[in-house]
Amino acid sequence: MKLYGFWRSIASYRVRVALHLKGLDFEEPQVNLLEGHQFTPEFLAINPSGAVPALEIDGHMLTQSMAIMEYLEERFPNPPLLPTDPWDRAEARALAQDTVADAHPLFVPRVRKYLTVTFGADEAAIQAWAGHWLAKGLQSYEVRLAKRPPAPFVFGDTPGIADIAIKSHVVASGLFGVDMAPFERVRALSATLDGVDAFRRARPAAPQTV
Ligand SMILES: N[C@@H](CCC(=O)N[C@@H](CS)C(=O)NCC(=O)O)C(=O)O
Repeated sequence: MKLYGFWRSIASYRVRVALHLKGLDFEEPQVNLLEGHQFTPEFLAINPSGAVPALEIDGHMLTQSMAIMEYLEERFPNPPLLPTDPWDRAEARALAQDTVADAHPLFVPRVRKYLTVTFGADEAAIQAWAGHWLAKGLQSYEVRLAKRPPAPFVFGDTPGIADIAIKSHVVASGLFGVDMAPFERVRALSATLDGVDAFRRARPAAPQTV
């Protein structure tokens, strides 16, 4: 299995955590987003959207972190990343989509670049823009987590797709300097996830060579 990713990509991070949680081995060729390698003809042949992650498995190329995690769940069901109850499964997906579909697309590199090039946004404006949407997402997670029964993870004793997505939102908040102080429940969940090996191993960290 080959995961085309980048060390500071939070979408790649989500898939790395899912692969580690399921105990699957993979290589991770780096697509250097800072140097525009996502726009090379070679990479556009892999993913015409010019974005990571892309997972090569059994001759197929899968894209979109949510679709990849759902595929892994169907193909390698144990340990599960979704709860069993249909309402809980829908809620887990909804929590994940709050960041995957709503918040994250607002500050991916191509959006930040467009804001800079077309509207003249400087670094401070970009930071404020991304920070605004990240904080909105954190506020919503805080309220939604308060409604969950007490448990170490979002749905009980094992981490899953909702935990992965919320943690990716926290990681992005760190990259954009968002003040986490007001978000007590999210911070507690994040600290619990830091204790899980799969999350630690997947953590974005600049490789020595980058
Ligand atoms: N919704 C996609 C997001 C993919 C995406 O935009 N990835 C970013 C890195 S986190 C990327 O490769 N961006 C390249 C660019 O915007 O130029 C997913 O969850 O996989």
